Amino acid sequence: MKTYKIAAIPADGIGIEVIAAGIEVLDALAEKTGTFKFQFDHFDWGSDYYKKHGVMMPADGREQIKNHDAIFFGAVGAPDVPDHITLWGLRLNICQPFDQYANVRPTRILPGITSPLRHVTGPELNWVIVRENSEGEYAGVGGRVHQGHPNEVATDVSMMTRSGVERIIRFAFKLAQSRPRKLLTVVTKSNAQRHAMVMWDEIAAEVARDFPDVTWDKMLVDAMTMRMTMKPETLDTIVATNLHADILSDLAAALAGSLGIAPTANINPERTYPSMFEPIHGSAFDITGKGIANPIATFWTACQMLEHLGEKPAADRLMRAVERVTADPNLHTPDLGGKATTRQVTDAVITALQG
Ligand code: GGG
Repeated sequence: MKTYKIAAIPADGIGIEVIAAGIEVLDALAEKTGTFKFQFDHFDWGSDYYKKHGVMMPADGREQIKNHDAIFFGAVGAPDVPDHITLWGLRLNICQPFDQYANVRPTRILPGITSPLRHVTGPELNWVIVRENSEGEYAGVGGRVHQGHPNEVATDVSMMTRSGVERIIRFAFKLAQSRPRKLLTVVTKSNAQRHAMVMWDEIAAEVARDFPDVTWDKMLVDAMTMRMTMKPETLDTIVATNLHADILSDLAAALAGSLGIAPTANINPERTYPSMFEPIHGSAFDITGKGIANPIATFWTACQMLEHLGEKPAADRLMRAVERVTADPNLHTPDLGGKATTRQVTDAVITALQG
C-alpha cells in the first residue's frame, strides 16, 4: 500500500482547527479507499513558535519538509505579531524558496450555497484563478529610510522577470486548454504600469501562439472586478499578478458564497520541491476556539492535494462528499449563514464518503 508523507503545518488561529478536521477526513478517506494511507508529520511552526524562538520556523525548516510528498498548511496571522512577519516568516518562506510559482484557486458555487449575486444560480460562476506566486509585488524588493521622520521614504518594488511571467502565463494557458471552455483572461494594469505590465501583455500574446485552441482576452484589473460581478459567465480561467490575483480571489470567494469555502494550491509544477495546499482564508482570530470555522475550504484543498498526488478518484470521491454536505443548509457554518459547527460538518463529510 502506498504511504503519502505529508508535512502538516496548521500554524495559527483557525488554521489549527481546520487542519485537524482535514487530517481526520483524509484518514477516513484513505481507510475507505484501502489503496493508500497518509503519514502526517506535524510541525508546530507559526506565531506561538515565533514568540518562543523569534522566528516563525527553524532555520533548517525547509530541509525538514523538502522530501515530503506535499505540505498541508493552515493559516498565518496573530493579533500580537505584525502581519508582515507572520506572512514572510512562514507562508512566503516556504512558497518562494520551494518555487511554488503557480497558485491555483478554483471558485464555483457549491450545491446549497447562495451567491450574493442575485442573477447567479450556479453554473454561471465556475472559474480558476491562477495567481503568480513567486515575484511581482511580493518580490520583497524595497526599503525604508528616515523612519519616523517627515521626510521618510518607503518603497515596495514590483519586480517581474520575463522567465517568471512566461512560466505562469504558459501554466495558465495549459490549464485553460484542459478545461471544457478553453477560455483565458489575462489581467494586468498595463495602462498605468507601463513597464512590467506591458511586458505581461506582450508575453501573453507570444505564449498564445502555442495555444491556438484557447480563446483569450486581456482585462485591466479594475474593469475585471466589474466583469466578475456583472458578467461572471464570460469568465473561466483567469491569470493575474501576485497582488492582483490575491485581491480578485477574495472577491471571487465572496461571490461564490464565502471565503470559508475557498481553497488554494501552491504548485511547483516541476516537482523539484513539494507543493503546498491550504485554505485561502487566514487565521481568523475573531472566531478561533469557538468551533465554528468552516472546514470546507480545507477539504477542497485536500482534493487538490489528492489530485496532485495522483489520486484523482479519491479526490472526486471527497469532492462529492463535500457537495452532499454543502447541499444541506443545516450543515452550513455561520460564515454561510448557518449554525453548524466544524465538528458537525467534519462528521457529515466523513459519513458522506460512504456514497
Ligand atoms: N491560508 C492562507 C493564509 O494564511 N493567508 C494569510 C495571508 O496573510 N495571506 C496574504 C497573502 O498570501 O498574500
